[in-house]
Amino acid sequence: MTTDTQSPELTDGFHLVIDALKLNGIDTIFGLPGIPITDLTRKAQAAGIRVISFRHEQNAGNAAAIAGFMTQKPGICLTVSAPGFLNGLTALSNATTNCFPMILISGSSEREIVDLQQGDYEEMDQLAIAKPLCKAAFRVLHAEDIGVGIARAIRAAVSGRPGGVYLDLPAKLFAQTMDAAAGKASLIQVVDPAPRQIPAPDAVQRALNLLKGAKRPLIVLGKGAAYAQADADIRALVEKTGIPYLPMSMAKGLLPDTHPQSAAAARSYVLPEADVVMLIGARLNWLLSHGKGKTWGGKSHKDWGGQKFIQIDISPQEADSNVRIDAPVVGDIGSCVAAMLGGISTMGSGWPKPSPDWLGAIDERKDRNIAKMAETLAKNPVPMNFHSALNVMRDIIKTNPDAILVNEGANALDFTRSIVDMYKPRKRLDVGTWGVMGIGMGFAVAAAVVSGQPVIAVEGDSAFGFSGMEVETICRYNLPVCVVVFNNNGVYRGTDVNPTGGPDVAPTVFVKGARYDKLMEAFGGVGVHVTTPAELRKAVEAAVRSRKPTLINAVIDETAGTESGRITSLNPTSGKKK
Ligand code: OXT
Ligand code: ADP
Ligand code: MG
Repeated sequence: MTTDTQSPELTDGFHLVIDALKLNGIDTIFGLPGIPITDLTRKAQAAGIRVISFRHEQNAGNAAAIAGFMTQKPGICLTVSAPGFLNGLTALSNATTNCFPMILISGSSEREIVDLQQGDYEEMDQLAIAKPLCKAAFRVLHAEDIGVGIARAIRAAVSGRPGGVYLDLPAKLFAQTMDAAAGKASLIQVVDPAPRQIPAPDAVQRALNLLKGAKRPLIVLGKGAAYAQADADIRALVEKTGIPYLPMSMAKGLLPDTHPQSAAAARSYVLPEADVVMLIGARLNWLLSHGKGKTWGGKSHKDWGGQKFIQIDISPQEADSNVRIDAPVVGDIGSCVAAMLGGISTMGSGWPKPSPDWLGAIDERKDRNIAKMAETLAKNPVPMNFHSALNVMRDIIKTNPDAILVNEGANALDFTRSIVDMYKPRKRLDVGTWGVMGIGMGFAVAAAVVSGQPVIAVEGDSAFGFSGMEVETICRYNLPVCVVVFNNNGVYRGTDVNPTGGPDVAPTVFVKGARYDKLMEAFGGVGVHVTTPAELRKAVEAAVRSRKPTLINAVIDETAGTESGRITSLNPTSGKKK
């Protein structure tokens, strides 16, 4: 930037931030403009970065987080100070919880005024607030430190266990100038941002010995395994050992769900019956009943079921977090799985396939569950219910395996997970570790932007409401997103009544017969109202074919859902008379 012919060439904070991001291969920013970052969004766009502007920062943050999951590069979310920053924090925190790499870059007010609490515009000590909610937090005060700040943020987000990083950029920083050549020299192109972590050979051998001696082995694949992009080796490990596997929700499709070794349809049989369980990128948290209790064959909810565990994970602290891990293998999943495969191939006697008894018992359970499911799916009740609607979605994903399925809700989530088979890795994006509502439209936008593939978002009507305004964003960028709102008039069901007989409806009930399709039409997209599986099929097929922004309001029997879907038991009053 030259101010006049005499002056040396200068650069400023705006350009240094942009140049540092570009130098590190970051080509997209998800954000929402305003003081003090409006010009940053403009200049970033002018410099060739794609800037996707949202209607609420939480959705921009969710977009950044899932872009990080899909690409292994930190997704960038850019927000204004205090309220915009706070709006982005839920997504940052959720990214950290889910091990998704993202960087929340927020403009902030003047340090001198903030620290003396003199009441600056949008005053807030953002760094202090962000710190406990993310993996790392940094602030840059001087233009010459921007390169280091961004390099540190990138490394923190993607190295080791990935997570959310906060980068605080006070308003004054952007206008600071410095010599352009010195500025350029201060930038860092991060070398090897997520270094491989090779597992110790004895840890690998310990794991192989345990696995080899198992009578009823099981592999659990988690979203860490999906993130690792070691798809071919993971498949080879599963197939070479012949061990049945259970995919966690976002690991569905890592191997096709129709794979003969998938034990997904026998989940409640394999968990308590397995004697050795190998976790690959999955934590023994609530989604796996903490590795104990009745789900695992324990007598009471705290009892150990007797399984031995192998855990492959990049975080050495993860082992023993819930139950004893007999064989931890610490390293990145690509390296660990490759080492396991190497170990297997050197075993002179070959790998012993699991016993036919074990495999046969699983197949029997699977066949029974699949037949039961097929029977339910074949029904065509009026009004349409979750099953008959999802029978359609199942076919659509089967014929469009590259499409990305975003999914949130309670019943709308749980039924979709078990009914809709996935065929390719990282195609199912959902509420993750927290079961958080509101990821829908942010994930859908990012998935379309990052992959260019059609996106189908199956949304409970409540879930959709958390990010519904982003249909305007979908229309504005003309993204190939088809939102299917499973409209059952409320949270879980539309049938609750106010016991007092007063004028307010029950807390879980919405406006009956709402027309979410009109919302999409308001912004020039296609809105369709459907009440039958045939209409639903026609509308989704047209959306996928045309790639036009589409919202399908699918009317679902308002009595069909259960409280909290499949996790009714987590409600404190569950089992007691309400
Ligand atoms: O083995 P068994 O016999 O048990 O059978 C299992 C499988 O073997 C079988 N299966 C199959 N059978 C045949 N064929 C195939 N292919 C097959 N595959 C599987 O099916 C069963 C079930 O299998 P699954 O699913 O694998 O097993 P299971 O036992 O369910 O797994 C356990 C879990 C825990 C792993 C699983 O249930 C799971 O992943 N659950 C995630 C649940 C979750 O995260 N839910 C979201 C949160 S609920 C609640 O909190 C909501 N809120 C509150 C709220 C939230 N969350 N966030 C914020 C910011 N604010 C508030 C709200 C507001 S949900 C919600 C909105 C709800 O209303 P909506 O309108 O949006 O949604 P509707 O409910 O639709 O109205
Ligand atoms: P799920 O919900 O699918 O069970 P979790 O989010 O609980 O999955 O677990 C993911 C795990 O994967 C985390 O413990 C995380 O440390 C680990 N992980 C993420 N990326 C990698 C990687 N590249 N290599 C090894 N482990 C990883
Ligand atoms: Mg609902």
